[in-house]
Amino acid sequence: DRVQIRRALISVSDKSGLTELAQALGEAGVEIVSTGSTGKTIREAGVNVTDVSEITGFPESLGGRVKTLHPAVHAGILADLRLDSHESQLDELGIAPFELVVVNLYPFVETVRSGAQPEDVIEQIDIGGPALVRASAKNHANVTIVVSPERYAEVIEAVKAGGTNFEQRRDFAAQAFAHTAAYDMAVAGWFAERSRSEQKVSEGEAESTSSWPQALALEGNLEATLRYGENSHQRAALYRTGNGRGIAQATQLHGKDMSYNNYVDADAALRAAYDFEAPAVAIIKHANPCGIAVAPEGLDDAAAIAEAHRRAHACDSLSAFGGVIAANRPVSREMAETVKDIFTEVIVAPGFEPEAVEILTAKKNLRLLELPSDYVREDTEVRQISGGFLTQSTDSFAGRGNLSTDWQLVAGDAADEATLRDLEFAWIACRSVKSNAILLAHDGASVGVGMGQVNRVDSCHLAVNRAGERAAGSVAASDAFFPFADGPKVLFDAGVRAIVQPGGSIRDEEVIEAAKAAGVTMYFTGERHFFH
Ligand code: 93A
Repeated sequence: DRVQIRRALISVSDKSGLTELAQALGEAGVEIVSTGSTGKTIREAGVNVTDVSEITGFPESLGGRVKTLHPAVHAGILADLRLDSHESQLDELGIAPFELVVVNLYPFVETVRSGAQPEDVIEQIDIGGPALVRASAKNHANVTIVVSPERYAEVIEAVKAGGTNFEQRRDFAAQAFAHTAAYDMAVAGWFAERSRSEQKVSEGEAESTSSWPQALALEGNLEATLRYGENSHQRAALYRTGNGRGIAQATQLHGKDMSYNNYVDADAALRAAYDFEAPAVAIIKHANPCGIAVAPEGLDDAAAIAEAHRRAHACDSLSAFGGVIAANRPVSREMAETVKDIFTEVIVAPGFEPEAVEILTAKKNLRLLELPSDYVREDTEVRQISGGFLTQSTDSFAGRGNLSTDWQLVAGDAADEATLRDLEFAWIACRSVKSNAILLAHDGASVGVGMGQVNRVDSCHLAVNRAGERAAGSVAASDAFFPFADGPKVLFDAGVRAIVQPGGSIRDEEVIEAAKAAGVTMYFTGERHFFH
């Protein structure tokens, strides 16, 4: 089932890796047929190329709208050479078959994102490209279809080895159909959004300044098949999106392969650590923090990240066993010295000092993950539900400055500077805790976390119990309002000095009175941070 590559059609908008691919194909004696600017790039690289118009006998026309849409091209792609009838018809028609088609489409999503005018966006809807991709993928018994420059190396290798096998071609075809499907989803999303916003304008509503939802490109390249999913009887795989600069693009420097749960936890850890401007460390178990801390001011980054880790670990060292650690600064030698003695699954960070790598690689199984230098979270989150999916803009504190200036003091004395900083820390840290979340903090570190309970009183008990003696004198944050005064009373009794919470309950007055009676400072943020 190996198909030797003799003739290739290449038509790509993204020219990355094109020269290398063309040169390798040229050296292997493959005849290359190309469209306008693709052919030009290949020719400039010194490789022979036939223009598509030469085989169609029809010029590229209508400003490029008609290039490859021609039977001489599509018959060459769709012929099933396992059938004598197809082979003889091609002969009669004087058409040579293609064994390899390399296409990537007009950059529709990028054009939308650039804020282009509708007419220009429409011009970037690729018609001939998807036709090539789908025809080739349908005929994967005979044709190899490549839609991603990331896979050129694999193609070059196959060509050198005498051709592609059936499994490879089917795998390429699966990616190809996913590619065109995602492309059409983005186009459909853009059209739907245009109709919606025009309708609003005609109904007299102001057109929203930022368009929502955006054209979603939920397209991923299959990066790896994982050993299993959340449990060993579940199958799992990792996909990478093209414009992502996240955990999926991190480089693994050391350790066992990343598991499904490792990725989920590492992402949760990053979410927590990167909410802070100051050097910060988060330790995660089952997607929940068992410790978050920032470094005190005045330390250099290397000492600071080590100190942040020490404090985060001290929050709940029992739970931190087997945890996933994220740091928002490079892991220093000092931090590595402490981590090396703690059983840890993964450390993810923007970098690792060489000495840190040396120390940590002594642990055979510990996974070290280095983030892309331009690491960012997506500004939109997607979650699957049966029959569809939900999207929302991402909740983040990054770059929001002094949060407490917008808070309202509702009980007790105004907090002093140090307490206010602790409250801000608790408020930010609390956001990475699954609801209902109560987080106690002291000196820029969590000291007790109550997470994932279905009532707020239990979360308060959990946070207080975890903190033990450290509850006395700590500050607390709650991700949502207290519906009754019972939760806060648990915190007052444990000696919590100050509380920050959104407010907005119909029983706010009861809660405020209870705080006043206990002599506890309370701030309302007016903003809720559920996290499920
Ligand atoms: O305008 S099209 O929809 N009509 C076509 O017949 C056609 N054939 C290939 N777009 C078409 N393509 C696309 O052109 C490919 O998908 C690729 O993105 C692009 C490559 O053109 P060039 O080689 O001129 O850069």
